[in-house]
Amino acid sequence: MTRPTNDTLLRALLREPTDYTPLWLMRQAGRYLPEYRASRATAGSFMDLCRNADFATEVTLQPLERFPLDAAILFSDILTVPDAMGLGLSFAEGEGPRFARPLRDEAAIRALEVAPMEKLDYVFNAVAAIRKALGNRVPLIGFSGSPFTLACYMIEGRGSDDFRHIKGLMYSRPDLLHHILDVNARTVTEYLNQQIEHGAQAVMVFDTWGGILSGPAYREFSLEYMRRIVAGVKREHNGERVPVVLFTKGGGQWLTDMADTGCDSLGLDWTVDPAQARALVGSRVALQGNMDPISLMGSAEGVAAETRRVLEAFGPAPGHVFNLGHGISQHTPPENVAVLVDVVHRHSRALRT
Ligand code: 1CP
Repeated sequence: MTRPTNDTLLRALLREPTDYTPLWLMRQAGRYLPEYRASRATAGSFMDLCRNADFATEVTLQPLERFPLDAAILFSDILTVPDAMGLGLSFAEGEGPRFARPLRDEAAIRALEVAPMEKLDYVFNAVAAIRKALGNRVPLIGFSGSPFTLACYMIEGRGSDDFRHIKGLMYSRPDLLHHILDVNARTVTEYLNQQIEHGAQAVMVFDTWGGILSGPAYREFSLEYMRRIVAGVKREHNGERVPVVLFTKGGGQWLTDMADTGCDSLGLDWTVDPAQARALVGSRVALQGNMDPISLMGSAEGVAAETRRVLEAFGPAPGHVFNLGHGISQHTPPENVAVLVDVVHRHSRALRT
């Protein structure tokens, strides 16, 4: 299998030298783009975009048609996995996701099984269709939620401010939470391996909610299950190395533990000091991040200045993928994204000479 013509992202994730710092943006296909909103209206709903390979391909490519980004990311959602386990996902207009059958009692938890991969065929078909449409331009990133972050939605049934149901279970029946996390980790491992089989060239695990835990609880209930995924994911496909990225939002204090999983790269949220992160993990892993997504709301000059500051904070050493510290806001002016992309490419080249 050939590497993409622009393999800068893959090289940076493996800490190989690059001519410039590659970038992509979390949620780069999404509501801040008018063309995305138009596609969603045509498709009917967000899940209709995800379930139809043609629509998923169309919206995955939209940000790449506007900006010279260095990677595409599969258009899908982390909640496809609990949906395939039978929990009944819906997205009400203007509200977040909801599960019809959240896990709230021992019988339901004991009945939970690894999701049948056939129920996720629509995701794998989208991966294959996107790879085909991309040609050999840039690599395609596949992804999943972390076992713990998925469990948050599976137990709460929706987003939450205090996570009282999952934490209640963790403090009263840790054995039941471990059962859910074990099923999730086995499912996610298979799910990512299928994405790789169908053409994903790097994979990222989003642990959006691991940062709500204490240190010991993070290690026991989130990190341990991500470690199993890193150990179980195919790290090579068709002779090419497939880098694995772990991202725990709010996980800045656990970066060394995260690097110990054997992953290739760590995502950093914007609260992390890049130089301190590099000092902690040494040259073991690449780092991805970490501009505050809300900084994109300011003036073009402000965006350019903040982009340069973040690039300089990481320095020119190999192993940096520029990204935001979390998903791009739907209120972001697309013109500011153009400024960001241009400054990352030009200033990172200048820093290397
Ligand atoms: O059009 C719409 O109204 C839907 C908005 C939307 C989009 C564009 C949702 C609903 N999901 C997505 C796509 C998505 N989600 C991607 C696509 C690829 C990309 O361009 O980056 C990815 C990687 C995700 C991952 C995801 N979904 C995470 C992990 C990363 C993160 O942002 O923290 C999480 C927590 C979700 C759950 C989810 N899906 C959608 C919403 C609104 C939420 C958050 C729910 C909540 O907790 O309130």
